[in-house]
Amino acid sequence: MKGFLGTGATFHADLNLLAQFAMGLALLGGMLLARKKRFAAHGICQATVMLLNLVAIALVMWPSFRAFEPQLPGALRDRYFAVATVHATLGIAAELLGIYIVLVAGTNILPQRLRFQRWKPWMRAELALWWLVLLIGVGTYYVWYLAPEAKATPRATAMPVGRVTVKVTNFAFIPREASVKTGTTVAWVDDAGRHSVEADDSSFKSETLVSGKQFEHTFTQPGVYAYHCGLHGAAGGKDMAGVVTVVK
Ligand code: HEM
Ligand SMILES: [Cu+2]
Repeated sequence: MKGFLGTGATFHADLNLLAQFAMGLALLGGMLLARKKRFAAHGICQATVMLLNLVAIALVMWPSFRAFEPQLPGALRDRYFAVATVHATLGIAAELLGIYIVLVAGTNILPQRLRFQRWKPWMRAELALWWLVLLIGVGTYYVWYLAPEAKATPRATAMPVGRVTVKVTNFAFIPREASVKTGTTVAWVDDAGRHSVEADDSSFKSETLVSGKQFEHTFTQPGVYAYHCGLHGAAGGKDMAGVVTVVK
């Protein structure tokens, strides 16, 4: 599903971006409450943000992270994965530290020796870490959806015989439409991100590709072959999808 910010990001990514900004601002508001010594309201505000963010992590960020996590550490050479990995690692730290602070400040669950006494430095550190993670999250959004290489526009081209290459990138096949003669081998070459190439009619299907890997299929019968990325598209030309038209 396409997002609503007009950047080419997914709907979930756009929603997450706005929600994360709202939560970051709510934490700053919560800090002001503490300054005004309204500690009960402060505690409720910060704890609520922590919990809501767990939902955003579970629904959007953790699945996106798990999709490329098996490729680590090799994938770190790619800026696309590197920024998201730094973000995710610090994000996990921020979330755990936040949960710890909520447990100490808001409950009696932890034994005395595991509790901190001086609240200010812990809470300041958490707020600073949180905003660092938020900014690196914005950086992730930029690299994934806004950077020039994420934005190459799909266009149709006619290509003749032999062998043609389709670039697989975030989040498009370039060209989206290719016309080839019967007997042509099409090579889909991944140059950014994790993707797959799957025929809508299941006549061909790649493994999950990572940057630098490719998948080939030779078309021996004329026809119109619609395909899509199993991670970012769907049959019927939705989102990350393409068509190979094979003529006699
Ligand atoms: C303090 C906690 C966190 C904050 C403030 C935060 C903030 C953000 C923001 C603003 C974005 C950009 C919007 C987007 O692309 O969805 C983002 C994306 C992302 N974050 Fe986080 N995040 C946090 C924790 C985490 C954690 C714990 C993980 C992973 C375990 C994580 C992994 C990701 C990934 C993989 C993306 C790209 C998601 C996508 O676009 O599909 N984040 N984050
Ligand atoms: Cu894809």
